[in-house]
Amino acid sequence: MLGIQYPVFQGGMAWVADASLAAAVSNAGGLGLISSINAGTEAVRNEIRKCRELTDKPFGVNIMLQAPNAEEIAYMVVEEGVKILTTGAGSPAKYMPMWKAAGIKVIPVIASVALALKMQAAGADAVVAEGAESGGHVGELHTMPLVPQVVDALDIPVVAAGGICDGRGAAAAFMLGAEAVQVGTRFLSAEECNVHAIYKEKILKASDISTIVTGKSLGHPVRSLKTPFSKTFARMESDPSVKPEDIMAFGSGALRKAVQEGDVNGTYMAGECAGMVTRIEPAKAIVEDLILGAERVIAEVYAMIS
Ligand code: TUI
Repeated sequence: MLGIQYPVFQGGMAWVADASLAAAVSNAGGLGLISSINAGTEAVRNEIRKCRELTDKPFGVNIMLQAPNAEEIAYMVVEEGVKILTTGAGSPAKYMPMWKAAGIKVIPVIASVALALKMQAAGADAVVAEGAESGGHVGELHTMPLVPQVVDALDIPVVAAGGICDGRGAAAAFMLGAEAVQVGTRFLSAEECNVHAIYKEKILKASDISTIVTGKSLGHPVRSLKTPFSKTFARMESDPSVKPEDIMAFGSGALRKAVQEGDVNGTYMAGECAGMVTRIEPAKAIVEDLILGAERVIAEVYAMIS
């Protein structure tokens, strides 16, 4: 459907997923995605053009629908002739007729069966079912029960996301009925990923219990690394004397500060599998590890159970 060699999507991580990372993943045979969360609509347009110079393979754009410029981005990607879109943090139904008319493959990220069905009815070509193990904005269900329930409910292909970091996770996702996997956190350690060195270091140092979900009281739960900053955020949320708007102001702009400046007052979004990311390597090595690793464990498990 997408013209890619391997069923591996790179997550469209806000402020992180630029032309450099997306082109590296696409050149490796996966699907690179550029994030719409960057320094404005024109900056995203530039990343799309840059990506075209860096690869002749298919790549896409992830549109974060809660962003103030989401509508502008929705039109800009059509102007730029983008052929693959993923969307997150909302329903893209109102843009669907325009995108379908432009021949775009639309793959909404969803976190429940109800929304998956809505997206299928609206004309989605596939969905990414993202469990709450993932980094960033999370839903309530986790990958293991979410993916098979979405697979059973839909007729279109399902991509699994949330907690998938290596060949074992990819193989497990395929067993649940997914036709591809989307991986975010592991690609933070890619050589071609332009996050601040401090961000990469924090990911490499993370353990199994290094992430926390904050923002539930504000209606948008976000998983990030535990830091003094995120722990202060969590304390503010549990203190009834702190107003929601003050908490919101405290966290505003914090992801950009982490990605670009390695700031102590940054939000280091990461999934639960951060503890499994142990080295910096080219995106190509990550894509190959996911696929060859899955092949290996599937053969081993088959030999074990047969
Ligand atoms: O969108 C994500 N993950 C994200 S977005 C993001 S940017 C951000 N920056 C600062 C603070 C907060 C976020 C970082 N990570 N994942 C895809 C995803 N989408 N997960 C869950 C959903 C979702 C939620 C509600 C999809 C649709 C939805 O629709 C509700 C409705 O009916 O409109």
